[in-house]
Amino acid sequence: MKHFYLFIFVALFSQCASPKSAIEKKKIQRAEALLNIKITPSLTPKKEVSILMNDPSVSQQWGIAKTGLTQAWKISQGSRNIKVAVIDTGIDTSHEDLKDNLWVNKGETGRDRMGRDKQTNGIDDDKNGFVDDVHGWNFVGNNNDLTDNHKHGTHVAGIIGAKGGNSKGIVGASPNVSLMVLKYYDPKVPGTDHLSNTVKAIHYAVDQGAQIINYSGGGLEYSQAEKDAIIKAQKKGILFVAAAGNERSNSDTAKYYPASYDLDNIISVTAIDPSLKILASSNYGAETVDIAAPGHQIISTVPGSKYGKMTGTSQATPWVSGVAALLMSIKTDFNYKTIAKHIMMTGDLLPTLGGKTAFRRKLNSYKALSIIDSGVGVTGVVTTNTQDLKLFGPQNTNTSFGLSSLSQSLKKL
Ligand SMILES: [Ca+2]
Ligand SMILES: [Ca+2]
Ligand SMILES: [Ca+2]
Repeated sequence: MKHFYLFIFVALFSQCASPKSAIEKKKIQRAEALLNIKITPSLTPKKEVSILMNDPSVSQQWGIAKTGLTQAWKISQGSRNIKVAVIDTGIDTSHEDLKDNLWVNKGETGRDRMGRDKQTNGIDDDKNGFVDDVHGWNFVGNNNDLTDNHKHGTHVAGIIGAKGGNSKGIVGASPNVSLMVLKYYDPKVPGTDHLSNTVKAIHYAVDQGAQIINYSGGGLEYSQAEKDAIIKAQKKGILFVAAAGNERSNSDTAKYYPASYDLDNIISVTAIDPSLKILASSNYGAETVDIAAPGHQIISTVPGSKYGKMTGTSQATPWVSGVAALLMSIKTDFNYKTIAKHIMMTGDLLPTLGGKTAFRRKLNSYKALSIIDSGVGVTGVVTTNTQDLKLFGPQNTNTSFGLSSLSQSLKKL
């Protein structure tokens, strides 16, 4: 009998995220009495997965099926409470499929004492050192203009968190999320220090409470300041998801930063094609590259409310960030180590990844969301495929991440 009511009310609450009317409140109270539990309506209601999949270009998103996202979305479709910092080339903040998933700095919204809009009053209302930083900051121009003159940042952002089920464009790995826009590079502004901008952006993300940082970039130059910033993130429990790079090289010997810093809050991501082979252009490493994700001809958002395809580890990285966001949305007592372990160890074992990644696995979002150590899911569901858990642990027990590099190469996308 209880199951019957549960079914009824689960259906009810999936449509009522923020119950407003007295009738709705009464229904919740009745349900709670019948079930003898306290019901907390989700802040972000789950849509039927079939509705998510109605976004017109979703059929071109081959990465959804290959990473188990349609199954994962039955468990979670993400939450606006999860903040993912996208350190990149900016984002088209008016893009039809991104504008509803942007992070909003509440300290820079509403009216000031003079009645002016805090977003545009030219005052640092929250006194964090940045004027009118509503959605993030531009570290190239040191202003709040987040315009993406490259397309890269807008593309990466859509893979993480394009709005799902809005009948527009595509669906991000986390259909609901808050994207914090941190711009470190602009092709129209030559001569800026990418590395220094990156370091400032990481500090901003940490100080503003991002839970995940996506970095679809990097270079061959080791930077103590950059590493120290990521250590600061680590101390705050922040996951740092970084591209393995597109140098065609073995990162075990030719380090690529920030992916190759020896920090346990970094997940280094390489790219695979639809046949699940690592791209020829992608960096790899049996010790230093953690997991593989879709990175070939990935369709996503580009400026002007348009969509386009891009290829590389830059495109693989945001799938992992999006799945981390899904995981954090249901596992609120998260710890970055647990999140990283789930993502890295629950992926599908692939022979083709032998010698290429530390755990020989490709991202599987459904298993990441449903498996915990005992084989019992976070949601209480026992998943069917838990044998892989016996293989927990790295392929090579000596998985120290490399320390030194001498190259002076500029950071590049
Ligand atoms: Ca501010
Ligand atoms: Ca302001
Ligand atoms: Ca959409």
